[in-house]
Amino acid sequence: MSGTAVVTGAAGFVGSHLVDNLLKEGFSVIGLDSLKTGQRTNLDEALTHDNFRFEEVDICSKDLLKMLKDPIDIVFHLAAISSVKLSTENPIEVNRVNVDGTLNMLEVARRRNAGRFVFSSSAAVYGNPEVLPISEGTSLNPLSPYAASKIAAEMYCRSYGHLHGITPTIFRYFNVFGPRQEYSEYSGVISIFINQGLKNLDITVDGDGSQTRSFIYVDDVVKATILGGRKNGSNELVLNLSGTDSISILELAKRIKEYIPESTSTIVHRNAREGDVKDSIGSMERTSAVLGFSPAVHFNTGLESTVSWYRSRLS
Ligand code: UD2
Repeated sequence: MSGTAVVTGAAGFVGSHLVDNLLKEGFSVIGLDSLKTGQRTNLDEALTHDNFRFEEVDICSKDLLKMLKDPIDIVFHLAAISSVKLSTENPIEVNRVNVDGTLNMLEVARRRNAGRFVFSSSAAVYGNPEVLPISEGTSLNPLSPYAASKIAAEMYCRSYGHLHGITPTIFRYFNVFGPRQEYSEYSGVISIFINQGLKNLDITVDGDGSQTRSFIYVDDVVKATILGGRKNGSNELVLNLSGTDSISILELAKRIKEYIPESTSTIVHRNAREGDVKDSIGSMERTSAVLGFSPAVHFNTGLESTVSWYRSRLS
């Protein structure tokens, strides 16, 4: 199946890679992005493609239906404020974008007869469960407004599945990394540490750095997300997308320093982050059974490519 796909957050980190891959697979793609954090340059390649259309718009906009007049086959909804830290500072804005925005996109999907809705949720919904690796049946426990917003959005997706037959595929992304991840105090730790290393700034570890994460490379995330969109059937799916090994944040800081041997950065510790999850690794059992997918990119290989990408942009 190909057809028309709408991608929200199209100029963002994961969204722009998804757009490139959907175009390669023969989809016509309409990309939506407010460009508040997304970068138009992430779409340089896509914008040369005849089957790509870009709209600069907020996903909460009431004009979406006017912009999207034709039937849609599938919506990939990635646009969100993805920062736990920002959600503790500005929960109302995070709710607007992550919850109201999702509901608005579900309405677009319903009015344009989209058969499928793929939602990029987050492992943050699990909080700090006792059993690792975390399976999808684990109870939900929001430790931050960000996590709460993703749970609310998941519930709206499921309700539209029941009411309107828009079968949702909900991916709970664990920690995604790779080229095009923005560098700011609100972005992912790998982009922050690499940029600090390349700029000879202190590498800022929150707390003692013993918290662990399982990182998954963006190419793997995109591959699985498309497989989830292509999956036929009327059952809603909730699937983890996690790396298969975990690493502590302190160990990560040291490893990144090794990949940037010329760096004079030192590792410093700050206060632990409010609302932070302690350990996070997902079980990929269900994802692999349902989609026949396992992550293919080794963590060190992904890290090396990511360091090279930031290096080339800074030089
Ligand atoms: C990430 C995602 C979030 C969600 C979640 C799922 C980002 C920005 N956030 O949240 O959207 O999907 O994963 O598991 O990708 N840290 C430092 N120093 C820094 C920055 C971070 O020590 O300068 C620590 C931070 O305190 C945390 C860990 O690194 O313990 C990971 O932080 P993150 O912001 O990259 O990701 P996380 O897990 O909060």
